[in-house]
Amino acid sequence: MREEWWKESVVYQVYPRSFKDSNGDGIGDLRGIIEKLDYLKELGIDVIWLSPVYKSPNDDNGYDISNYEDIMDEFGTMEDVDELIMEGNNRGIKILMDLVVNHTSDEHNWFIEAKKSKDNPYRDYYIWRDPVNGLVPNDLTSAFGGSAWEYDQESGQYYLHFFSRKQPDLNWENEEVRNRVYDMMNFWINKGVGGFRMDVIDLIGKIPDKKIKENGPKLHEYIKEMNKKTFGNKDLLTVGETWGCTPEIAKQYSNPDGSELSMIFQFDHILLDQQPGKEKWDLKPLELLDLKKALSRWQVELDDAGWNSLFWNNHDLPRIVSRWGNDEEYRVESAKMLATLLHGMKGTPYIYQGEELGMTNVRFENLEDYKDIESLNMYKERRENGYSHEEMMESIYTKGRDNARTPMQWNDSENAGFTSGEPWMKLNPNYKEINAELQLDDENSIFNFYKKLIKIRKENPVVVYGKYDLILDDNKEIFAYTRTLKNEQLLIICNFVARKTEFKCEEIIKFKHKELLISNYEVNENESINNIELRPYECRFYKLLM
Ligand code: TEU
Ligand code: CA
Repeated sequence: MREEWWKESVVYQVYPRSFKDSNGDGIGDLRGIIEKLDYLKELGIDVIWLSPVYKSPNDDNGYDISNYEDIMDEFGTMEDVDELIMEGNNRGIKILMDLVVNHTSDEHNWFIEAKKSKDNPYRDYYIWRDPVNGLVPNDLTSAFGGSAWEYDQESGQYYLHFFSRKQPDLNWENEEVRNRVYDMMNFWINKGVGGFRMDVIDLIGKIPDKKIKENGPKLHEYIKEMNKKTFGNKDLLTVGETWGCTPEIAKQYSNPDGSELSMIFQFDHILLDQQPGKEKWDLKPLELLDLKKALSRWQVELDDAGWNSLFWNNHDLPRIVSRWGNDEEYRVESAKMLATLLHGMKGTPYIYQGEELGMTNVRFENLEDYKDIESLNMYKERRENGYSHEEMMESIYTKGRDNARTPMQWNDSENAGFTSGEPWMKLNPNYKEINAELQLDDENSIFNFYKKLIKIRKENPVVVYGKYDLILDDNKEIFAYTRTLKNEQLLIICNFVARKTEFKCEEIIKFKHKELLISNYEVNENESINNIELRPYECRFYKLLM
């Protein structure tokens, strides 16, 4: 297995709007991130994935970009970005830029030009089609509801948008588009960034006329070309967001020969608590066996043929402690257990802001307190289809993206120290009990648990490179596995339920020496590891010498 710095790293995702406001306008900004670099250094992370900070009218909070080489006024200036990169580098922290090139904003100059007329030189930067029988070209839909086609009065044609109508899809078939994107990437590479997170990259090979969205026939050709023309010989971290990935495809993306990307985000585990074939809002409880199967499949398949990203959370997902842990009585225990399960696996772990504090989902009473276009569109659409208010709010409480977007909880002062002004989005009212300041000094806090997990990773190559094996496959309450490298083995045991349960390993685990690296309860070190009575949400992370 090839050693790479990005396999040994831990990435931390910052959602700038909600991280730290430095000037009291209620909106997080770049200077706020710079202020908090020492906090991130303390945690021990190596890379910051920065959600978009480019110029944007904010129809989708920055994922609708109107200028890739300029910065959103609310976030600061290009000088601030340069300083962030420099101050990050001074602390050994690289900055990963979010690359959103499946689409632009409709306020991007390319689209403003393209819209002017059918023969505008930029027309072919986007995807235009004539009406069919006076209607939309076909029944492709947008991820945010409704048709993926938007009619343009002036030219009498429709343009394609897989997300909001203010996010027209770029036409990757057009070589000029591709080259403009590569130039832009090189602009950022020359600034010294650590790499790119590539938004919905699996959509760029789309063939709308055949209704092919993800994994189009030329997708990997484009990625190989991008690799050659931009980051290929630069040793950067590149991670593709790919909702429609299979392990086979992932082996192509993350081929160890380096011809495409470092790794991808796949979402198999994220889809387990929704009704099959339906939308994320159609809720269903998680079955632990499904989670074991989903995660293990990727661990085994990519073993030395690719590389996994490990994540529970991002800016699109509900908070993991509320989702699959217990955000009441066992919040601290279950947050630590979930962290252990993930950080013990093979792949590069990602921590989403606030996850290291065990931040929870939020339940605002009024719909007006929700800001996300996805939730608001869903509410409108489902109301028309007869859903009850209560049912829709329950979906938003459980799955809404705003769960991840409430401001970061720094301390127990007003607005949690996020802003001295009026926050752009309401805070989770639990910030008096859950905040960074309280946790930094508490040796048993979730923050210090994450810090220790990161340290364990740095000190033990088996955490990075060891082979994964699931044990107790059929146990419905315990997720346990081993990782093996030469004569070293890790044993990770996680209880997923709020009651005691017995860990009994059929084959006696043999070893010459055992060391408990981390756990979320007091443990008697003389206890046998072949038979443990696990407490609610208990986890153990052992190192064994064989
Ligand atoms: O997300 C891709 C995507 O498919 C999401 O819209 C997903 O369907 C949804 O979040 C599930 O709740 C990326 C970004 O991460 C997201 O924030 C953007 O809105 C989207 O692309 C468009 O750029
Ligand atoms: Ca601000």
